[in-house]
Amino acid sequence: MPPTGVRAPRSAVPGTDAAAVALDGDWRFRLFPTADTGVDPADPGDGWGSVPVPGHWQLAGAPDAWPHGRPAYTNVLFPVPVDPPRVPRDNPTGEYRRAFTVPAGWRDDGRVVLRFEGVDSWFEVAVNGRVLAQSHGSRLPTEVDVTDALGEGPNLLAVRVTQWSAHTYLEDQDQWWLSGIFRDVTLLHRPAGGVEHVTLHAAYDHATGEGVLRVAVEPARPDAVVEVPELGLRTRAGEEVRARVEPWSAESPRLYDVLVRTAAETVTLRAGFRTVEVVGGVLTLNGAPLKLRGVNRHEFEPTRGRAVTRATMLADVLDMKRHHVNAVRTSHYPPHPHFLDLCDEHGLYVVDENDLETHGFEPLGWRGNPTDDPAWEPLLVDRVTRMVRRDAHHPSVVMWSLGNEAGAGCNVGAMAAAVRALDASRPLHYEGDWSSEHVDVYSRMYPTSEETALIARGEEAPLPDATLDARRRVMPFVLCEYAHAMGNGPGGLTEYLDLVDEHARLAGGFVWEWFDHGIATRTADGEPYFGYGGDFGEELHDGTFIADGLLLPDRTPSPGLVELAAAYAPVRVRATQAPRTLELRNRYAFTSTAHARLVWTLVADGAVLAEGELDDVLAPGERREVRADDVLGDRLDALLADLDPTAAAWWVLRAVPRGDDPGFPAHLGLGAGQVLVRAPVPPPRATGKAVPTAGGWRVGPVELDATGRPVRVGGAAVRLARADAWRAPTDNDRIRSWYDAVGDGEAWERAGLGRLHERVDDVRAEDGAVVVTSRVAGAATDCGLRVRTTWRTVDERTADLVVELTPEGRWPGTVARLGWLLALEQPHAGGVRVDWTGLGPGESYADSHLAALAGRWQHTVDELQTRYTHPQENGARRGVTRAVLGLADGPLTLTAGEVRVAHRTVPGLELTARPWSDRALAEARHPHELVPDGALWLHLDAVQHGLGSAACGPGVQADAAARPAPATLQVRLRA
Ligand code: IPT
Repeated sequence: MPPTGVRAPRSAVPGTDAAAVALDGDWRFRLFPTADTGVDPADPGDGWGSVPVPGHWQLAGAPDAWPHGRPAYTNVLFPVPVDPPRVPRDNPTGEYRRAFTVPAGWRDDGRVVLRFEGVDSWFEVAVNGRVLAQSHGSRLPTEVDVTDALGEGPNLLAVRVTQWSAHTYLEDQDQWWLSGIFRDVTLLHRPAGGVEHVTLHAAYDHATGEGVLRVAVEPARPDAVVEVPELGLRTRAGEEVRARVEPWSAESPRLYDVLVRTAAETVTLRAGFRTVEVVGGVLTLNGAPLKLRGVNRHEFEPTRGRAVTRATMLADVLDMKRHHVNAVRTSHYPPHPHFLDLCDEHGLYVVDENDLETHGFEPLGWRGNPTDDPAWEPLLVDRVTRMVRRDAHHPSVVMWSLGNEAGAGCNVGAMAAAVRALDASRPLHYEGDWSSEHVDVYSRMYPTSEETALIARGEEAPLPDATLDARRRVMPFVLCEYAHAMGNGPGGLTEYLDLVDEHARLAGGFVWEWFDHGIATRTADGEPYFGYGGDFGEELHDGTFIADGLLLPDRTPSPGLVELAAAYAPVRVRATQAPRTLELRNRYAFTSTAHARLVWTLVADGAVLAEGELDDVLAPGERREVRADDVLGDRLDALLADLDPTAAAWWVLRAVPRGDDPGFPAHLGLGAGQVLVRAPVPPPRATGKAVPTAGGWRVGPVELDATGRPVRVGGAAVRLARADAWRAPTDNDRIRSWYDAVGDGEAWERAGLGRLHERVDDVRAEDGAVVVTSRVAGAATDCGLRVRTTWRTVDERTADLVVELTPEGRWPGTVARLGWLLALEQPHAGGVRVDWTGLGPGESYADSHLAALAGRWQHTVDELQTRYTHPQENGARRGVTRAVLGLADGPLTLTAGEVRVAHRTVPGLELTARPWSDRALAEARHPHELVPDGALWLHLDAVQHGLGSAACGPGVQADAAARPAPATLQVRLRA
C-alpha cells in the first residue's frame, strides 16, 4: 500500500517566506527487537536514551560505541529471507520521541505540516498519541498534516521506524543497511492561499537565443504572479513568456531568480534556461551534443552514513568540478534535495534516479520480482511520482531514471507513463530492461569497449523483437556505470572516452563510484580504521565491494580520481601517431578555450629546456594538431643535440586557467598531455672490472657473495635481491571479470608467482663482469624465469646491473611484473626521500597514466603509498630514467639504461618503493595493519601489468597486459 495519511507530494523549492522550524537535534530514542514494540505513541519516552536526528541509529555513538546495532553491508543479496512482502520477526525498530511547540500565529490560518526528507525504511507518525500517517520510500519526502492533532501546549511527536518492511524489497541498493530518520525533519506553516506546488518550465531556444518560461502553481490561483526581476518579467502563473536569456549549462550555470507570489506566500526558485532533447539519435542540450563525463554518487560519510551534511554535499560538488566531472547519476535514489540546488548552482548534469532496486531477486532468476507484479504497481508509481514532483524544477536534472537493477516487467511501463504525465521535457533512463521499450536512451553497465564501439556505430546485436530493435538502434547510448573504481583502478578509461569523443550516439557515462563507503571504526586497541563488509559481524556480507570509490573514506582523492580528472579534462591533449605531434581538442560544447593559456615545456632529465605559450584559441568542439618542430623550429634539434643522450625528452602541453582556478590538480589544469620527442639512448656497457674479495666480489659500491648474491649496496645491507614477477593483487586482480575464464590473480597463483624461489646455476667472472645464471620459479609449478644477471664496475661508486629474464615452460595468461626486487635494510624507510625523473607526480600504470606528466618529482617513501581502504598494489611510477634515494648513509642514484620487453624498447623503468613487502601488503586487510619492517623494498621493473576494471567489468586490455615474455633491464647504481 502506498503511504497513508500523507499530503500530496510537492516541489522542494529552495525558498519560501512561509515559516518553518527545523526539528533537528537529539530525540529521545529506544530500540526494540521487533516491530511490535508495545509502546504507546502517547508514551513520552521519559528515561529513554537519545540519538541525533538526522542520523542512523546504528551509527549513533560511532566510532566509539555501537549501542544500537551495527551497520551491515550486502551488495546484491537481501539480508532477510526473500519472502515478499513479509519480513522476519527480528526487525529492529526504533521509537523516537520529541516535543515541539507550534509558533504563535501559525494556527490563525493555514495548516501545520511535518515534513520528513528521508526515513529508512517504514515509519508511522503520531502526534499527541494520535496516529496520523504511515509512510516509506526511504529516500523520498513525506509530509503529514498535523493541524488537527495539535494541543495547546507542547506537542508530543512519536515516530516508530522499522528497519525491515515490505519496502526493503524495493531498496536493495549496493550500500550499508542503515536505518532511522536520516534526513531533516521540519515543521512547516502552510498558509491558506499559499503556493503548494510549482511546475517550472524554463526552456532555451538555441535558434533564437530566447528563454521560454512557464510557471504553474497548485492549487491553481488566479492571483498568482510570477516575476523574474533580472529580466524585468512579470506575468501570471500558467502563462508563457519569452525573453532573451543566457542559457544554463554545466559549463556556465546561469541561474535567474524566479519569484512566485500569492497574497499569502512568496516562493523563490532559480530557473536555468535549457532544453534537453534527443535529436536524430543524439542527446543534446541547447542544440549541442551532450557528453556526460560523470560519476555515480551515493550519499555517504564515514561517521554519518547517508545522513550527509550540507558541507559534505558542497564538498562533493566542488570536488567533482575540480576533477572535471560534469555529470552525476544519483545512484540509486533521489539525493537530499539540497544537493540538487548545488548542482544547479555550480553546474552538474544530473540523472535523478528513483529509489528503486530489487537486485536481490536476480539470483532467484527474478522470481517474484516486484517490478513485474501488478500488485506492486501503485508502490513503484508512488515512488517515481514523488521524485518527479519533488525535483522537476531543477535545471541540473537532465534525465529521470526509473531505478537501478530492478529487472524488467509491467511496472516499468507504468512508471514511465507516470513520469511522462508529470514531465515530458526530459528523456527517461532505465538500464534494467535492455529492450529500452519504455525509455528514451539505451543504457548499459560495464560493457567492454569493443561492444561499446559496436553500439557507437549502431551495429549492436539485435533484440529479438524487430520493432523494439529498430527503436533502440536510433537511441543515444549511455554508460550508466563503467570503469569500476574499486581499489587501485580503474584502468582503461581512454578506451571508452575516445569512443565518446568520436561518436555522436555516445552520450558518455558515469564511473562507478564516487566514494569509498568505509565506516569509521576502531580496533579493540582503539586504533582507528575504516571498516568494510564483514567488519561488523554480519552473517552475510560482500566484503570490500563497498570500497570502490574515487575518494578514499577520508576524502583523499584516489589516484583513480586524479586520472579521471585527466581523462575528463575539457581540453584534451594527446600524442598522435605523427612524430613529435600533439592533438588539442576543445571538449567544451559552448565555451572556447580563451580562458586557458596553452603553455608548453620541453623537459629532459628533470629540467625545463624551453617553454612557451601557443597563441591560440579553440572554438567549442574544435581540434587541432600542433608539431613541436613547428612551434620550436630549429631550436628543437639544437636543444636535443646538447642533451645527455641517456635522457628522455618530452614535449608537455598544459591548458592553464587564466582566471579562477577552483583547485584543479595543479599539474593538469584544464587538461595536459605530452609526447616523447626523443627516446633515451642506453649508456654504453661499462668496462670496469669486478674486484675479487674474500667472500666474493666487489663491483663499484656493490658487494656480492660467492653465489653472486648482492649483500651490500653502498652502506646499506641487502635483505633480498632477485628477479620478481608478482604483486600484491589489486581488487581487480583478485576478482575475475565476467568476460574472462580465469582472473589475473588466480593465474599468478597458479603460476606460483607469489612464492618464488631462486636456483643458482652458475656464477663466473667474464671479461671482468660477474655473471650469475639462475632460475626463479614458484613452488608447485614448473614454469619459471631463466635469469641472467650481469654486474659490471663503472667506477668505484657506480655499478652497472643488467637483468635478462626469459620465461621457460608453460605459463598461464599474464604476469604481474617483470623486474628486479631489491630490499635494503633501512630503519626509517618511510622517511626516505625519493627524487625521480620520469612520470609523476602520482602513480601510473600501463592503462592509467594520463595524469602522469614527464618531469622531476619528489616524495618520501611514505608519500608514495596510496592507503587504499583494502591494501593492495599501489604507488608505481613509470618512465623513470633516474631516481635518487636519500638513504640513511648517503644517496643511492638509480639510472635506467636499456629497458626492453618482448623485444620492444621502453623509455625508462617502473619504480616502486615501500617500507614493507608485497607479501605484507597482500595480507593486510586494513591499512593500519601495515607496519614498516625495517627495509626499503624497491621494485625496478621493465613492465608491470595494467589495472583494468575486472572487479566489475572487463579486465586489462591486451595493450596494457604484462605477458610472460623476454625482458631486459639495465640499471646503473651509484652510491
Ligand atoms: C552494479 C550496481 O548497479 C552498482 O550499484 C554496484 O553494485 C556495482 O554493480 C558494483 O559495485 S550491478 C553489477 C552486478 C553489475
